[in-house]
Amino acid sequence: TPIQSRLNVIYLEPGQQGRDGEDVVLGLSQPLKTVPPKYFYDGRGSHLFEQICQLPEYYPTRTEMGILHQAAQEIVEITGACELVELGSGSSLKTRILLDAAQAKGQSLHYLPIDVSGSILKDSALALLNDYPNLAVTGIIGTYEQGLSHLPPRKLPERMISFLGSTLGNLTPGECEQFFQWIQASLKPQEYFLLGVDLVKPPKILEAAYNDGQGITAEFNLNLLAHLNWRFDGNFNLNAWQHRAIYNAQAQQIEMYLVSLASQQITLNALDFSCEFQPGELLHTEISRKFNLEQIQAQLRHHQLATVQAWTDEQNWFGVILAQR
Ligand code: AVJ
Repeated sequence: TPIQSRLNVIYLEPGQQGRDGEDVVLGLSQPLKTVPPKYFYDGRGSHLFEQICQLPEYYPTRTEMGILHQAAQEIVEITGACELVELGSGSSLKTRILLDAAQAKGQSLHYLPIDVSGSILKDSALALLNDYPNLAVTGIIGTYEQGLSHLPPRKLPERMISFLGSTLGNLTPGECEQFFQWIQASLKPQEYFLLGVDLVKPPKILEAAYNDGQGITAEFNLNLLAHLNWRFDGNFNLNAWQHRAIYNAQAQQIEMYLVSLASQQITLNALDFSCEFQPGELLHTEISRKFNLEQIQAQLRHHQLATVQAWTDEQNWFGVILAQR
């Protein structure tokens, strides 16, 4: 079957639920000004993130891929023929490992990637359709909340939701509870949730992963301002900001900021919003929480998501959990 007839794209971003940019205004109105991390991922930001994933200092991607290579066959055997919903799919590189294992078993394949970046979603869907002749793709352009609440009816009897790459780390503990609740509510009994989480480890390793020698993470952080500029007709001057990433051992999280290097007034015309930054003032762009494999499983269980199997690497740097509702 030709590629186009195996592809469906559903557009939910921007602004299908709530006014577009409302969250930006809210974040920039806090005492510590913040912007939600989803604004990293315009086309350029998604591309920069793919580069981050290949950096020598950024261990998570390569470690998780290693685990998935070990576990994929087992995962596919346990879950049987399942359609796969992936939250924050990006390049879908990790999913290829699962698709390969499913294809080897002759299972029919339906993949539903959800991503806020339409350009990377469409590019990777086309590449997948080209490489997997028996694959159907339903791409959903939107946030996780939007995607999960607009999932089309199942084409296969069962579904697995995957949330890889420790994107969970972007959520505060409160948001995390809410999120697990959504996952649980989006699954039928017996269906699966596949979760990848970055684990607590020595601060030196963590800080190096977010302060790479080539400055790609700094570029990724600054690109958030460029995204706000084009999307909301803003006036951020990218030269007036500096990347900062530190590990907060107390909270077990990397915290990313952009430091204002001047006294500056920021205007986002499309949002009818202005604010001021003092020299040295921080704009908080991301938390990246680091987890404990047992604790996160206890939290999942609390939301009726019981671990079927969990995997880690030799160094215990990253964990992958297969849970079942
Ligand atoms: C995609 C959220 C998992 O927190 O490690 C990488 C994003 N930020 N380098 C992470 C990120 C800076 C990444 N997540």
